[in-house]
Amino acid sequence: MKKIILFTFIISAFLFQTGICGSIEVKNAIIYAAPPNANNGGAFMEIKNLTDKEMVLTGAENNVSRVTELHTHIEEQGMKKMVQVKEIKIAPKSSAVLKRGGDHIMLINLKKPLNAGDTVNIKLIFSNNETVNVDNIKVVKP
Ligand SMILES: [Cu+2]
Repeated sequence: MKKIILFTFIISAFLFQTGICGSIEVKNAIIYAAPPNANNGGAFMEIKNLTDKEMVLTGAENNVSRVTELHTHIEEQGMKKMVQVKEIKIAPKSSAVLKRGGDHIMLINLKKPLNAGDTVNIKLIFSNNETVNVDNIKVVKP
């Protein structure tokens, strides 16, 4: 019995680190380095819904900025601009792709500049109270 518990623990520790929680798998997470005077940064990733029910991303937290918001881009009078959204829906057995010019996670009011080579931890929060930790996301040059 002890062996099984230990085994389960190791497996969950492993899954935890790679951003899988049974329902959700996160791939290709990336953050672009911001100029030294930038106050905000954007995080991009593919969030795969492994279940046969819709999953709804309702929020996120991170360790480098004071505020974390879900954003998308809209076009207004021919200009693309970012707006906050309450949620990002992920259809059953499919992915939400957070990318530049589209949906993204906004890191607002950075505690320190984001430099290439830094790493960031983001926690994704879903409407069913499930959370997924996406740790050690690499900051790269844009
Ligand atoms: Cu944004």
